[in-house]
Amino acid sequence: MSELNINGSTLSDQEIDESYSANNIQVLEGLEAVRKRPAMYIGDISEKGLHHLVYEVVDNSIDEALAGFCTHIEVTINEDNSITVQDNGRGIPVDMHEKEHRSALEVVMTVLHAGGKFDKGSYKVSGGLHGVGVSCVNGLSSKMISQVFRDGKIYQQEYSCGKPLYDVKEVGVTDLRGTRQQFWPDKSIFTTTVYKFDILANRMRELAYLNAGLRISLTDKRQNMNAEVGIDGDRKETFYSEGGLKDFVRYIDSTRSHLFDDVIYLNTEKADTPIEIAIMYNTSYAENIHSYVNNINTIEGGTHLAGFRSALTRVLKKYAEDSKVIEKLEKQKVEISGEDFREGLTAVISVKVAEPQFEGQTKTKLGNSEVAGAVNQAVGEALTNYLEEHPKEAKMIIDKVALAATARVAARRARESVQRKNPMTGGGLPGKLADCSDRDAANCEMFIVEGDSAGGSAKQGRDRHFQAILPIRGKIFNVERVMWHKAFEHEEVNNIIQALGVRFGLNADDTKEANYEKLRYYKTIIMTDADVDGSHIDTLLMTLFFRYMPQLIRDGRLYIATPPLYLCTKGKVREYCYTEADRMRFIERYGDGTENSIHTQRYKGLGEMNPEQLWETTMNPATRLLKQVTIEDAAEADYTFSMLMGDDVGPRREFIEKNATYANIDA
Ligand code: 0RA
Repeated sequence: MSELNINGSTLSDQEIDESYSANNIQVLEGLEAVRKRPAMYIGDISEKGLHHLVYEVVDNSIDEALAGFCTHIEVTINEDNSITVQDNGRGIPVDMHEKEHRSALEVVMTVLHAGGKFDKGSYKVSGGLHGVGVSCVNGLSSKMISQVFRDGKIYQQEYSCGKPLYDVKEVGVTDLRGTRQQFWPDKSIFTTTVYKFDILANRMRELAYLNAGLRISLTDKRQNMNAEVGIDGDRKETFYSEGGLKDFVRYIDSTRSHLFDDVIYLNTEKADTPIEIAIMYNTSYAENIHSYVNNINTIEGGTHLAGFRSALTRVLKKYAEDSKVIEKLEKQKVEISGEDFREGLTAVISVKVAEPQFEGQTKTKLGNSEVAGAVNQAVGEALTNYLEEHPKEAKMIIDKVALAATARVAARRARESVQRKNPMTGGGLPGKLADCSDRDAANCEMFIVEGDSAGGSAKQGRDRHFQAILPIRGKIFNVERVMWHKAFEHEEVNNIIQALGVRFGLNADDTKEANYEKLRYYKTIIMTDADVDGSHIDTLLMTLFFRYMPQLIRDGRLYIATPPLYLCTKGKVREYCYTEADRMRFIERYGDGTENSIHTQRYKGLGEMNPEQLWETTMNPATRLLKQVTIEDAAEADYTFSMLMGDDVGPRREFIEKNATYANIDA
């Protein structure tokens, strides 16, 4: 560092030395910077960043658990939307920090990246996505209270916007051991400070699976929120897994039909890298691999995933060769490719890396090259052993692989023969698409519209410069239940893919991820009726995107339009209402508390609106409400989609009943 900018004036190194002690500079560099540019440290200042604060604090307790000193973490959402995280670890040290001349607790709470530094020998690998530490949470909280339970005493320090209000002091005696952190996210920084139980629950469940034997409980003390989901009093869930990833993979695959009941599992250490992997085969056609490094979901994959894939292909190929399956396939001119080995495979990979190098757009791709070899070797050994010891299961896997290869080759031949007969079908746009005139994808959006009649209204109502309309006929089919290549034979799916300009085919790295280079619209907007059928079509389309074009969702390019449910009129006042609550507000404001004399027009479908109304309410960027589709938690999304689209009715009914209040589904 050569210069430091404080409140707009630039100071040289020398001036800084003169006007500030080393401590001050560190604090300024740290928490002031965090408050000025919060997004740089926690990703964003919306709901996502808000929840990241909790993960950051919990991660410190997880480190203590990984070090072997903590078995229980309690997370509480308090009435006032503050959060309490309490663990039964050793407690953050409170003794004087030699260099800093203040309590170690204060250093941890006020200096960026200070956590664990004074404990060099400790095995610290966990860390929030941004790995910024608890001081960052402190800086972004209007108030924070740290308590340490150690040696029979309770030590405490309080902070305001990251600044200590007093030196660490003793405030009582206790039988407990551990650390308790309570923080109030700063309302002047975050766009929302209301926590969502489900978001925290999903992450805590994931963490419990990733750290076998650790108990994590989540309690919501907000009575009014709990009442909304039919819970009287506190809402509480406890997450605990004895089997770790073995349980996790069973949970993800619980609504799919298994090829066989076994979980192929390994838990080992290679080249100082702890590696835990669980694999299950199901009868579906999707490949679902969820990978983690230091408890962080590496959605962009990386070297650990590459090592896994390569070992899987190598070992299964060898087994197929030895059992003469390859020979048989070659006689039919069928060559097995890497993807065939992964059809119907669900796996969770978790590695712990001491100094992880994260790369990629979202910094969720592991770059450490040594990890590839370690995982490759571990999987190679474990899988070879498994196949040797389980000939029946091995045969089932190989038969499925052979079927996948045969089907894939047959489909390719069929496609090629169609293209030979009619070379025009190659790159053209679907006839149903009403394209826009702008050619710059960044400006353009495509509406996928339910039904030809609504499609007609949308075509008339749109701004044809940047809005394209693709009507689809009713329900597309459920891609969750068909072989990968089969989806492309479906006319509506094909229309969507061609209109988007997305290309499929095996990539150089042997994955099936789509190629988006020629993507024609930066926004895809699903527009369906506000009824159960519409919701079903939304789900089918989201499944298509989630399974075939997940990157498009991750890039924030998939949206759902929200057409209004009602047009309420009172005299000259007209208002579109998008929810039941909107309508109630209108009645309260204009109807003297009753519905009499107010006129309510209920929109059953998009088709009931004329083109101008459709533009005004649902399509005009200045007035419309779009819901962006995100993948918060890929493993949970995987579970939810397979559950919603699968054969099992029970869990689906339960999910719909639980979520009906949020989704405003009318039957
Ligand atoms: C380093 C050393 C010691 C405890 C911790 C870190 C620690 C940090 C956190 C953060 C949340 N909960 C925590 N629990 C423990 C203790 C070293 C010792 O006792 O000798």
